[in-house]
Amino acid sequence: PREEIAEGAVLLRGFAKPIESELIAAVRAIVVQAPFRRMTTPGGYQMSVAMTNCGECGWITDHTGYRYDPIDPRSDVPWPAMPPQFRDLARRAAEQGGFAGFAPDACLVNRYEPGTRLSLHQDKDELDYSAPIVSVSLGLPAIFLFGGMARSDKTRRFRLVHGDVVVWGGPSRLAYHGVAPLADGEHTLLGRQRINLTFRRTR
Ligand code: MD5
Ligand code: FE
Repeated sequence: PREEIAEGAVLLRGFAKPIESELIAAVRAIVVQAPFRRMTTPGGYQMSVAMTNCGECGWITDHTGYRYDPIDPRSDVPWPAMPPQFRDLARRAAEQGGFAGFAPDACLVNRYEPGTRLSLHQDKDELDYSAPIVSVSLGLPAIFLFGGMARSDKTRRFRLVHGDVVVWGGPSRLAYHGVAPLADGEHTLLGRQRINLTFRRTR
């Protein structure tokens, strides 16, 4: 089922479900090399969401700002390679969303535990906004907040569950968005957490 939830934003319910086990195994392998960590924003706040990356570069934040870097600052070695199943899933989803040929070079992996949240923001650290961002939800359900081009615009709420994939392209690429505090629960495969994969073309 393919649902256009906003101009340029396509929700593919259950799109990742057929390869859920491979995706979870790949996340576990990534986290061995590059563990989840809570990063600090330039404003000095520690994020509640824990993050890691795979691919040619990874998104990081510290007291100096936000950026994409080919090196994991925690280990001083490159991020783990993007698993072929990740790359392939992102490409197939983007194609369903109308973006054929999507070739992500970065995958940010977010881990939400009960009570953690992601406040409203725009994703603007990539060079080319004509490429979409593809997001894959795994584990506990989340309430996703989708706003407009101004932080003060009214937000709509979408419940994203395990296996859902969203292609954020066109005008929605630069919309404000966030995730409400995660409700507690227990997921069969992932336990008390939500993992979100976000595929990006950074350059
Ligand atoms: C998440 N992650 O559920 C979301 C999924 C992030 C982040 O927001 O920056 O790591 S990506 C959702 C997204 C990307 C680009 C545009 C829009 C949403 N949007 O217009 O709503 O962990
Ligand atoms: Fe974002």
